Amino acid sequence: MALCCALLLLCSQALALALALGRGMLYPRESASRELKELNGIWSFRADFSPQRDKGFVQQWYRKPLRQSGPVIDMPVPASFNELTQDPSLRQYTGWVWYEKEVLLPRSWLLNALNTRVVLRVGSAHYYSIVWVNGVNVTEHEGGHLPFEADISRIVQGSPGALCRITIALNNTLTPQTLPPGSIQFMRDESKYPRGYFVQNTRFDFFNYAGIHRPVVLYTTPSVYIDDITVTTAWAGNIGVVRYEVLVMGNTRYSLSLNLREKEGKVVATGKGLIGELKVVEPKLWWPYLMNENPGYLYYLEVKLSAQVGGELSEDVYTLPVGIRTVHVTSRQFLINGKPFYFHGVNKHEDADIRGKGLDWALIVKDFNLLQWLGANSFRTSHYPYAEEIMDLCDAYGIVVIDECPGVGMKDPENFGNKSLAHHLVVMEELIRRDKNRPSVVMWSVANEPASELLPAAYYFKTVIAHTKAIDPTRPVTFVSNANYAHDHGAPYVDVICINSYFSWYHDAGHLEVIQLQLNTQFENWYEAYQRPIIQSEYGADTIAGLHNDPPLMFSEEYQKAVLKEYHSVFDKKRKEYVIGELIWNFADFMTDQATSRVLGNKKGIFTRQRQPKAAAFVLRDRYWKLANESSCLHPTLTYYNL
Ligand code: GCB
Repeated sequence: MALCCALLLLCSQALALALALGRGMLYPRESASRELKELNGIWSFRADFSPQRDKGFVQQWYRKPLRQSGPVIDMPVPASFNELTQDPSLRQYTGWVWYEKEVLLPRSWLLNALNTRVVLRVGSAHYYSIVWVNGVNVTEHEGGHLPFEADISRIVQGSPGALCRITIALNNTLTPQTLPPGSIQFMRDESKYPRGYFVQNTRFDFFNYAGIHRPVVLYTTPSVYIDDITVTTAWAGNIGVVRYEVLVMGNTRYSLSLNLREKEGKVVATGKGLIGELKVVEPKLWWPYLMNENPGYLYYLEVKLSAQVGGELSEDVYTLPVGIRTVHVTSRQFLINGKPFYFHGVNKHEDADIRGKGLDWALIVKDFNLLQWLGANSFRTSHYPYAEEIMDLCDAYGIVVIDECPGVGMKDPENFGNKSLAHHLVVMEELIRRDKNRPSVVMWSVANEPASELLPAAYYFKTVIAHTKAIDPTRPVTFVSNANYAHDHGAPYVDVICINSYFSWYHDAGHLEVIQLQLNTQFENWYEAYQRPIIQSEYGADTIAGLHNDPPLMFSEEYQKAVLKEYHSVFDKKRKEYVIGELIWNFADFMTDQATSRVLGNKKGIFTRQRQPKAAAFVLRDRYWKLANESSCLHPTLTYYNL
């Protein structure tokens, strides 16, 4: 009976997820029916320094090779453009930049035009993109951090030769209605500023890197193709259930078959048709890192589509990794597979010297090794969605994710208007479309530290959260607050309270002795007001690596350790009640705008920007492994020292 109810619920949930989103955004993967060409490497690049930043459009730079309309420089993709040259005006640049890549397509992609779709996909570009192929406009996309794509078959298959010239005009300007928001301020006092001088203002604390940050690929599918797959999972007793819904495009006559394979390739369940459920006997559940000997267990859902195209059989195959797990929230607990889960983790940034926010495999692998060394079981994608490649590893390693959208720096009343709201809803749709099938994602965060004490925030967050829940009824929703508990107009709508506080740092600076009292009061106030579980979603202290002072003084390694220890003693009391997690700010030092309070960036990392540990990293490591050992079946010392 319990399983029956769970299944009924699952059916409606998978349907909601699939229906609300309409189209898919599957990660491009090669298969028997799909080929893929990565366009990473050197692209041609030009920033438009004309006063209105409009020269590229006036002169239609997209119509012919970029080098023919003026000088170009080499620009790597993926990477931020800001810190690759010695030119300070490019580092601070705001406006349109132009990227171009010329590629030769395999003849097989062009010959069988009837049954080959060629798709151009951009993993993410900051922030507004306009894309042309061979001079023809193929798509536009607003917002960084999330992928977009365009079917370019007609253009490339119709044009002579196999040359495909991709031009992307990219604008990093942030306005009160973008996510994140920002504003352009024109400085009109000509005794102080040159004519036309303007600055980009933002209210968030990380450098506004821009460029093509994630891989750009071309891939093919047959003309009748699998456009989307939605899965939701449940289990009861010894039966696991994977409920699926497939979206097919290109034709209405086809047949679908599905195989669910375990890691070694053995088929454990089969299905047919667009909608259905697969039952797995004795399922291997997806468990978080350190909660089980075998974390991040993934099955592989192989979807095979067969159709007749031009009198011939056409097949499309797509394989989706699937983790079977459940998530529930009670008034005091966060349950994964029915067991209480305590978030002991970090907040991160996509950030590194030279490449900025550009995807870098070496950095990604280093960071996951550090997370495992630390004993971290989770992170929040502060303050925007991270690369799909990173999320894949979270799924595979069992690192639990609070998936945050770029709702950061929303401090002005104009950030809560209808236009912002409409865009915010679209961004949540795009984020869920991308990450809905990921077992690592256990909660959506719709914003970080918005001015939720403002009255319009009530309707705004009620709407964003309701929309998010309507699309994805399977995951809890939160936003991260630093507002006063009594005046937070968004908090009533969240499932989990996430609070940031910097006691003895941004106020009572240097007074470590007030931390425990203030933190205790914070927790009690929030819990009394909402009776919902609480995550300390940020806490920390800026620390210059190598700076020492004992007794601890601000900015020294000793002070960072001391702050952590004061916080931890309160966490240890409250986690027995309703505190369900602690996420340090921050995993590593990162770049910010220049300011009197920032010395080459934010230094609250427990690792430096080059990923070397500060003393606090060892404090946290001891703590996280102890916490892990309290709640798991692992052999403690063995696992700890093996890393
Ligand atoms: C915060 C923000 C984060 C900042 C951090 C700080 O509350 O959420 O983006 O970087 O504080 O260090 O000030």
